Amino acid sequence: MITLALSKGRIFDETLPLLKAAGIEVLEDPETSRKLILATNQPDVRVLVVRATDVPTYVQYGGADLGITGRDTLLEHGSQGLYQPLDLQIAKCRISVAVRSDFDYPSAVKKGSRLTVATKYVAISRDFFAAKGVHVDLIKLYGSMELAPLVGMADAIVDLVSTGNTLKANHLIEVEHIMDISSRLVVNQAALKLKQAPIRRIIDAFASALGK
Ligand code: PRT
Ligand code: MG
Repeated sequence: MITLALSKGRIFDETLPLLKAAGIEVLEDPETSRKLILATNQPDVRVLVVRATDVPTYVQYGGADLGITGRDTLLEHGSQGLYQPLDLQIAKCRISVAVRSDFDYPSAVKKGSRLTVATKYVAISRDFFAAKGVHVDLIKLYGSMELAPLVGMADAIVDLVSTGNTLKANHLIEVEHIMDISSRLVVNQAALKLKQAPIRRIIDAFASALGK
C-alpha cells in the first residue's frame, strides 16, 4: 500500500492533474466526504486528508509514505527525515511583509526601532529579520494575520500573498517580498527504500507531467 497525505483545498485540487498523469484517480471528494482516508482507482494507493500544516509530520513519522506541502510549511516545520525530490510548481504564492498603508516601514527599519510582527511563520520571520539586522517582537497567530495591524496589535505581518486582494481589502500594503512559495513532494526516506519501485513510479510520473 502506498499512502499519500494531502490537504483539502488548493493543494488537493492542484494535485489531481498530477495524480491523473500517474494513472491515479481519487474516488471521493474530500469537500463532501467525511472520510479521512480516500480510496483511489489503484487498489494499492490511498490518500489521507490532513491539515496542511500536518502533512510534513505524517510523512516524517511514516503515517504516510508521500505528501504534498507548501515550501512555507516545510520551512516552518523543518524537513528532518524528508526526501524532497520535486518542486511541483503548484499552489504558488509569495511570503511577504505587509503593513498598514499609513505606517512608515522604511523609516521604522532605518531608525532601528523594534518592530512588532504578527505571523503564523515565526521561524521564517525570525530568520528574515535577523538577516536584515532588524529587531522584532514576534506574535504567533494561527490565521487572519491581516487583523493584527488594524487593531494596533502589530506594526507588520508576515503572510502568504497570491493575488493581493486580501491585503487590499484590509488596507494593508506589501513592503517586502521574502520568498516565492510553491508546493513540494515530500517522501519518507524509509518508505523510499522499502517501497522503491512504486514510489519511484509516482515521482517519475509527476516529473514527466511537469516536463522534467
Ligand atoms: O486553512 P487551514 O488553516 O486548514 O490551513 P492552511 O491555511 O495552512 O491551508 P491552505 O490549504 O489554505 O494552504 C495550503 C498551502 O497553499 C499554503 O501552505 C501555501 O503553500 C499555499 N498557498 C498558495 C496559499 C495561498 N496560495 C494563499 N493565498 N495559502 C494561503 N493563502 C491565503 C493567505 O494566507 C491569505 O490569507 O490566501 C490569502 C491571500 O490570498 P490573496 O489572493 O488575497 O493574496
Ligand atoms: Mg487556509
